[in-house]
Amino acid sequence: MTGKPALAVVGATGAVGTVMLQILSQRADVWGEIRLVATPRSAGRKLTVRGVEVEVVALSEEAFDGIDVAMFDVPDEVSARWAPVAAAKGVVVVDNSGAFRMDPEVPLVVPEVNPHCARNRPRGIIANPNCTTLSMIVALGALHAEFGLRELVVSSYQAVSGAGRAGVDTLRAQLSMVAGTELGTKPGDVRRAVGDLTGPFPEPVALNVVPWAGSLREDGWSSEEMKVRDESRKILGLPKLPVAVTCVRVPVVTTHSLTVHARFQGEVTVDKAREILDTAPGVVLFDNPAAGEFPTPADVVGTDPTWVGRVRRALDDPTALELFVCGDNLRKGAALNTAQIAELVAAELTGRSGVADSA
Ligand code: 2RA
Repeated sequence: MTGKPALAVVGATGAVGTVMLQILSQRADVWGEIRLVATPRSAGRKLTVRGVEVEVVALSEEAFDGIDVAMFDVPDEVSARWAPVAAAKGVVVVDNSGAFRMDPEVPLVVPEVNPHCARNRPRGIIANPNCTTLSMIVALGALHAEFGLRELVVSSYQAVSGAGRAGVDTLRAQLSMVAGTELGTKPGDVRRAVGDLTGPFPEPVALNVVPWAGSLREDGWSSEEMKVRDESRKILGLPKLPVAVTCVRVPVVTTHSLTVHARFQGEVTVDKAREILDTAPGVVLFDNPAAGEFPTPADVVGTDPTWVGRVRRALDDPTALELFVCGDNLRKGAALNTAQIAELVAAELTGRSGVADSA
């Protein structure tokens, strides 16, 4: 290829699509045309990317004419139907839905961890992991490369924007109902105040935490918990890694947090772990509890890296580390990682070396 590759953003008007357009406007400009694609309902809308207004076109087979790379951020069923259509036209698809993540013929890529996998894509599709997996996996990948991961025990504290615009609208509406009241002091008082306004969540999320994300799977596990387990195994190339996950929704707008208990092959030291995390691309070590310094979603939101704090060696196991990790679920957790994968492909198509730069 001589010129710059052409990019399609499918799902340009959604919550992640909106962040994607900001990210494309901020990163090194490796793209020729950027075409914005959405449902026929949104066709004709004008959105700004790279400082220029671009008219949205309706999703159709013709929407992929002349396109080299397409980033999809649409529901699973839309990706399942349209990603193969684009791939059949020779477009490399980077898909952020759950439709292809566990397909053995589709690589699941995190550019800081397994960039080489992006080149092996028999179906012409590369999958982007779920935001909860992505919020921790860059830090874990760096530790795994040095120490050799043997087991993971994870609890998530997930922001409501993981459930889309409806999640954010629901939290904001609930907060306005409970603000300035004495609610949260008697059993069921928040639930009664919120009534039916629980949106995509099974329980009130304002003044509360909800130990549930996704849909019900076998034996009481949630789909979100299974995604974190299955995707971590695939990305790290550890198909039998023992992984235990509990996913929890918290009243945070954007940025997922996780506590991580990671057991390794041999003894670990906090000093070595800190050195690894301090130098790992895409990771910021922010860990000085004596000075009250650790990452929180309120500070991490809107930033690109994976932030790590509270690094400790397990008290009862010299082979294990305890960490607290935060990552913006709409940026690295979705749009940014998708953009980084697409940039790897662009570099491959134009014969440049790909740089997985998350900054
Ligand atoms: C959530 N991780 O937070 C999901 C979205 N992909 O609900």
